[in-house]
Amino acid sequence: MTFHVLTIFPEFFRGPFEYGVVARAVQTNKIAIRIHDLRQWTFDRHRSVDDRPFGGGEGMLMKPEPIFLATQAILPRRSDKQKVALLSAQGRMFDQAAARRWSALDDVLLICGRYEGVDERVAAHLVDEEISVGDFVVSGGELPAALIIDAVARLVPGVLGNEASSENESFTAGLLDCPQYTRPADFRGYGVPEVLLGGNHEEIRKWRRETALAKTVRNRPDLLKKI
Ligand code: 9D3
Repeated sequence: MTFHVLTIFPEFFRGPFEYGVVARAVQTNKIAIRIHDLRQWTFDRHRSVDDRPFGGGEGMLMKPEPIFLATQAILPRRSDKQKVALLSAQGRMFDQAAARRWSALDDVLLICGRYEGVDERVAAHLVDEEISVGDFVVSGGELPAALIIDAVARLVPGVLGNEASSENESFTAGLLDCPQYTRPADFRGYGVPEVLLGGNHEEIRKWRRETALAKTVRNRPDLLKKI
């Protein structure tokens, strides 16, 4: 599958996809990532992508025309295996279920907002979805786009081995991961739960389920209501 990113900061994406699972997915042609500079679709003297808000107010907005032109150039005649998403603090929250649905698509175009926001006609008349990555404020859509590409890419068929892909199901199953330990068994006087050092796999399975549940109750009680 191909991820497209539309941004005024193409250089931002030099780093995030050069490591680990995502880098390997690119190298083995399981995915492609194309970064598009929004200013390619500006034709005025100052190549402007922003303008002042109607009705007044602080700051600038992304203007619609370059975004419409770019989207129509990058994904002409959009099919139902292609999706265009606007990243915005006003969007619907992205989650693992959305990542799984998107991993079956041919193309995803992520439009990164900057400044105080994006002219509403982009959300209303251009994109398929308006997406947020969480209830906190960041300065633009670039970091959220990198997060989403990472989350979706690892679910694209062939990107992860079977061992890791079944591990993914733990979030789908609705509980947080259980605590995990590696050597040494005594680190600065802090031990490892005795059950993990013995070989009783039935006991270990039970311990893992119980501690995953306890951690979920403590850190994410909201997840329990969903299951
Ligand atoms: C919500 C605050 N806005 C009104 C004062 C200002 C504002 C904050 C952040 C305007 C634009 C932005 C840029 N954020 C994103 O583009 C964004 C985002 C986010 O801030 N939080 C969670 N997910 C996302 S996806 C894109």
